[in-house]
Amino acid sequence: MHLSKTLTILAGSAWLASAAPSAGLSKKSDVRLIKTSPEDPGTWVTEDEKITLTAQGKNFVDITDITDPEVLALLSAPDSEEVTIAARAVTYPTSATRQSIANPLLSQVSTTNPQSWLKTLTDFHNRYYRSSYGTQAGDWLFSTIKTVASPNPAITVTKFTHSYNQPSIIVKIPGNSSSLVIVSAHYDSTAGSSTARAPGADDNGSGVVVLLEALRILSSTKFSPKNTLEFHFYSGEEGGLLGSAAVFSSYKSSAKPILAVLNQDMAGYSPSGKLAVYTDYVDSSLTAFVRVVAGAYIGATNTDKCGYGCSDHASARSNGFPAAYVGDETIKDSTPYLHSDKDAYETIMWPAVLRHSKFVLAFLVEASYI
Ligand SMILES: *[C@@H]1O[C@H](CO)[C@@H](O)[C@H](O)[C@H]1NC(C)=O
Ligand SMILES: CC(=O)N[C@H]1CO[C@H](CO)[C@@H](O)[C@@H]1O
Repeated sequence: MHLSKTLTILAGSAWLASAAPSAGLSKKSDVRLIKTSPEDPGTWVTEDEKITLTAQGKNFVDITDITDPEVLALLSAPDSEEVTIAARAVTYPTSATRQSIANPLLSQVSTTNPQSWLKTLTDFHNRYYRSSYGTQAGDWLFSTIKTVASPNPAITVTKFTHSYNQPSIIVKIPGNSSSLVIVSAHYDSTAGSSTARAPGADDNGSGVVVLLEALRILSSTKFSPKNTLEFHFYSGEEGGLLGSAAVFSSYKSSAKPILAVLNQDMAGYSPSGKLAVYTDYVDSSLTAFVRVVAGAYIGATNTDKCGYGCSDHASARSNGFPAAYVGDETIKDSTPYLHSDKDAYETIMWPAVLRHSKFVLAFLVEASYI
């Protein structure tokens, strides 16, 4: 609410006019407008500059294609501001009440399939969203999801296409109500250049296999929820949350009734053995409910902040939807191999994946009754 669209665009074009020609950029399509904080009006960068920023551990949101003034305003709102659109405000339960349904499902969680899926994901040279490897990884993920979902014909699996080749993938388990509960993870990876080896095991192949494992169990048991459940596998996260921004922009346009978005990004490295609940740029009521579910099914959690645009929940938030983010570990103790060729299959801590898979499944069951 602090920066109008006009202001952002003015600031952006002023920068373009003064800086882009001197950088030798002939076409506007060569550069993208990124934002690194609420105050940052935006900076035009090349794709290589983006990759460098990511390799340096700097988060950003690519706002080039964002034209909705409300979304731009929310991207400039400070973390302290509760941004969830009031009309959609949800009252979340203060205790977990569906253990009798969830526990038998949780007992089916295993690491057998996650190990095999993660091996394949990490064997792609990289899953960079603008490389052919990234497209191949998307094709493999789409067909794997279809197979996992096949025991329940009511489940739909669709590609959400973008201006770049790698699609996001959306899985829907229809409920009695069209109100939506969404769990998400991104499947692209990066490691310093578009051609670099980027196994992306923890970041964020682990989040992907956690969602797949939860889907496998809900599909094979033909779980029939009250609220509609969706699993989102985003592309282009490492390009500045591109996949999730496009998906939530579309959901905002069609005024989808979203009750909760729970993002999982990194689920396979945890020296502390505790889930990390992130508390910045999220919906505090939903985050309280996430803690309730984690406490009831998994145990104590750690708390941390991950900064502006750190993952795809930021796109849900900027489109006015309640979002939360749970990672495998606090920033201080998280994998030292992030965004490098060392983020390899061998470094994954499987107890963390198991814990995270159970947590996501418990969250889906509990939230399906909100
Ligand atoms: C969904 O609706 C059907 C038919 O009314 C009902 O039998 C079932 O219990 C409902 N499921 C949930 C989870 O509310
Ligand atoms: C982490 C990632 O997984 N890509 C993203 C994977 O998650 C971390 C933490 O959210 C982000 O910083 C990365 O940009």
